[in-house]
Amino acid sequence: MTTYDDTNIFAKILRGEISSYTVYEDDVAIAFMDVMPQAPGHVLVVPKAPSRNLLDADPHVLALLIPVVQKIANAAKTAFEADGITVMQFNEAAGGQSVFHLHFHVIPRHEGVELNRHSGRMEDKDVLATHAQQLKGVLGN
Ligand code: DGP
Repeated sequence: MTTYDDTNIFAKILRGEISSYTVYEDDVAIAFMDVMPQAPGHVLVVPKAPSRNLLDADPHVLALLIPVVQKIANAAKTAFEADGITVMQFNEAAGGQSVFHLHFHVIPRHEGVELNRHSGRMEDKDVLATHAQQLKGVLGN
């Protein structure tokens, strides 16, 4: 299937049907902690507008979304005292995508520390809650 399906898990989070550790929200996007972090502080930036991924996204949405990705990346760098930030984005199953609503991964990186496996182990809820608080503290909410 290559059309948008609004039963995906991020659409449910956007509709408030499923809970998430949300750290940021504006008219364009929300950001919440990835439950299977590839590094501590791994956060997802998700546009409110529906699209499967980058390939079918409205360019106007992308233009508004990238500044949000930048904002969250800078906040994550500060909150987790990161040496760098990896931004990742996957398109279709063959491209590594498993949730079919556009999202950008923002991952704090530290020198010499390898990433965990993509979509690997579910993180402990207390850890996710603590990391969300750290990020929210920097974002000022
Ligand atoms: P991908 O579609 O390959 O870019 O990866 C999807 C990511 O979403 C993966 O890192 C794990 C994460 N994820 C999967 N299910 C949930 C969920 O229910 N809540 C949250 N917060 N993250 C999820």
